[in-house]
Amino acid sequence: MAGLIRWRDADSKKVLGLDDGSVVRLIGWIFTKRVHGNKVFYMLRDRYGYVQLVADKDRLGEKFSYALDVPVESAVAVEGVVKRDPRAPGGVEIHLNNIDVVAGADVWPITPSVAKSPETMFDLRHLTIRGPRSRATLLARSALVQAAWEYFTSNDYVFITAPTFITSAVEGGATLFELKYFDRKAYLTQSSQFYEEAAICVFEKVFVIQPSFRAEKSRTRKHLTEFLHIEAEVAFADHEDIMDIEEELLKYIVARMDELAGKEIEYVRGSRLPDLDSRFERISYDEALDILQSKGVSIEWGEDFGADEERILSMEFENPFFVYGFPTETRSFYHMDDPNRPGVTLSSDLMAPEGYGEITSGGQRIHDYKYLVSKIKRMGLNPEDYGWYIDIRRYGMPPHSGFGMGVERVLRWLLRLPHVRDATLFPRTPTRLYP
Ligand code: NSS
Repeated sequence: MAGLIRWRDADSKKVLGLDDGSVVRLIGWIFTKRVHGNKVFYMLRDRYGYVQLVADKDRLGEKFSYALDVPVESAVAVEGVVKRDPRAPGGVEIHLNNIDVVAGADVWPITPSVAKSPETMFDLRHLTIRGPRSRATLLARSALVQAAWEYFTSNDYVFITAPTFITSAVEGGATLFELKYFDRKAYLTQSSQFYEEAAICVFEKVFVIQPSFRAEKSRTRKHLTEFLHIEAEVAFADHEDIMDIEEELLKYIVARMDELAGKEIEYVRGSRLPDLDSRFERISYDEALDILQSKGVSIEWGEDFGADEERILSMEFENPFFVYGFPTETRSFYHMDDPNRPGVTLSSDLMAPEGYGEITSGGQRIHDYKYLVSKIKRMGLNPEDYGWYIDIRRYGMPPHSGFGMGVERVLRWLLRLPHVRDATLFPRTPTRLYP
């Protein structure tokens, strides 16, 4: 489609670069269509936004009946004259000299009654993603990942990728997806952490952004079976250092998302993003337990927080906050225990406020060979299942820490989405494997 001038930003005079009366050619999709006497009003949608088109019978002549018939969601190429009009959305409309359908559309199946059923909307996700809310959400998601990428690369982290087919659990056997790998058994990865740990002995600071998988049957608003995992691992860093890094990363992400996708975020969220200037509070697991018990939750020391506990606890906060010092029994075997407090790990979760709960989880790893083997045995696991992971500890493995952040969890909080499935293009949950 060479030679076509692309619309850039419906709000920006500058980018359109054309004054009242200039002729533009645009390509995009007919988002809405309204017939009013001898005029047809369309909203054209493209990568950059929306603009109103007007097909006028006097101007289009014979082509007007063709214009009348253009179905919604057709891809079109149009030519017209720019007219500034404060009443038009975005303050400008294009009065058409010509319209050509590049790719026609059947009758659009998403009617108001279909839109009332969230399940049907997800059955039609290949089409419903074109709606303004999904569009804005997915642009914000792209901005989130771009921001994370920028943060890591500008701080000297090296991007690596880790295998998806793996042989043993990182985060416990209960949520492993098992599959046939020719004549052997394999699993889908739950986290790239162990591969990152191998890589820090080359690069010191590494990160991954790739899917993780959890055979998570619990039907909550925060669990997907496939999610986008931002993970980082840092050599010579202790637990305090990694909390500082997580805090700095999240603050960078939020500020940068506002720059990259502020308008889209405001459209979905209803307001600008929160200002995260103040230091994130850090409360101990014990303090969190006191808060929960004071709210009438029956939970004993040593139990992990479920979705309800996280919701109740995070309702008490207006800013993200860390909960640190989780009991050993609630955490995976690789966590280092606190030398000052037996039974407690050097680990933490970063919680989003206002009921959203956990968005990252991290901590300091065991870097000592004998200590790791004995902890694996103590937790009832078989060291043979973790051969290479343990082996790294024989060759100059320094103290190190890391964390994982769920992209959909962060986006759900920032955009106030009802469910994490709204935060991804084609969600996977226990009941959804299509489209
Ligand atoms: O299981 S985690 O709490 N921790 C790990 O996987 C570590 N091995 C990460 C690391 O240290 N490199 O998951 C980390 C984050 C968690 O805080 C959530 O934000 C997200 O990953 N997460 C999920 N998001 C959506 N759906 C599901 N099921 C899910 N599980 C974890």
